[in-house]
Amino acid sequence: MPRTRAQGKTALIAGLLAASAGLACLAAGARASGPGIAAQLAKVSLPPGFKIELYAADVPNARQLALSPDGTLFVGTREDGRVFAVVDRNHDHKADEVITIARGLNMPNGVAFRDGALYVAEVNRVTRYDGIESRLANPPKAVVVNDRYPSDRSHGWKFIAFGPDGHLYVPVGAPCNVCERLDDPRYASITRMNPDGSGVEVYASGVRNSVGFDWNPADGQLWFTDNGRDELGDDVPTCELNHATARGQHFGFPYCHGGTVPDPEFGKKRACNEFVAPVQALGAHVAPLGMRFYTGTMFPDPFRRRIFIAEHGSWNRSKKVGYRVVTVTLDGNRVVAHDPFATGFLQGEEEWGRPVDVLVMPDGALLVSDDLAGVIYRITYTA
Ligand SMILES: [Ca+2]
Ligand SMILES: [Ca+2]
Repeated sequence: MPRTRAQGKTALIAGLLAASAGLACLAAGARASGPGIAAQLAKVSLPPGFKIELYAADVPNARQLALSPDGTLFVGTREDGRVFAVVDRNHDHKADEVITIARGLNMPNGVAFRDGALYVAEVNRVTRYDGIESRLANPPKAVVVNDRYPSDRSHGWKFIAFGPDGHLYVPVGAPCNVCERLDDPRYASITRMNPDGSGVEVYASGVRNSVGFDWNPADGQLWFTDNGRDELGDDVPTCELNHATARGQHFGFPYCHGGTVPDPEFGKKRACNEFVAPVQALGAHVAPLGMRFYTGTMFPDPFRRRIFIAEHGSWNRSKKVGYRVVTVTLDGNRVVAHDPFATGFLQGEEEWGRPVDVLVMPDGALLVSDDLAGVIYRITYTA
């Protein structure tokens, strides 16, 4: 639907009104969206100079984001089972169309794009849609890349991404809250494979459930979030930001949590000092998911050395935490600060939004997916 074009604040108001109208139409059928998203956005706090707007309304259960070189935004989902293509046809930084690429999939959280093909990760398989962008309205049949991953739905949904080495990285969460699964080294790991699905190998072990990772553009090394185990209390153990400097490292699970907390059951088997500790404690139960190095130039200098992390928020803590976007500032590969960036999705004990993934757009804006509100936000900076 074309929207009225205007300038400055008028454009913002028009955009929010148009988005609000779209959501009002959706509200009858979708629990998560509902009217008044414009009013909700006014509750989001950002550092001075930053602004949040709707990029796309009506993207139910929006999870991982992947952008093609031609600007098509692909969006995975978890419970919804669909994969979407979000298109900004007139390049005004607001989506014009949300197209369903696939439906009825098994928690298709993960999306990645390479050589004209969309890769989709379900629980036990990765598939590929070749030449997808010329066929958004009539997608080709999916080609199976690899369908031999474990089928456990517990922590079975996946974030996927191509590394600078050309491999597709595919995590396998622990199929439990805490367990030792020596029968299959892929459990609680991040694997990688060739783009054709061959050569699967474990890259990092002892990773309970990573749903977000990226590579430092400065040196190509992998950084990833990991979700801490539950049922040890409100404040233990912390969720983690980790830095893998090489293949074959072990990050502690299930023996040691957060670098310092031996597991009550498995901690007797191996000591914390055998493992790579997290580089930043993110807090217990915050549920860090998508993370990206900021590679744009729109944001001012201090933000150009930061990692942006989406916190989905706690589900089993007596007082809720998370539900925000945070940053971790680096000096080289050393963490020097950890700060809130976008907050207000949680009001008291009531959340209206849950950030899942972040994505740096070519213009330097930051997109944020929200699987509760079923929308995608765009955060910009103006000096
Ligand atoms: Ca547009
Ligand atoms: Ca760890």
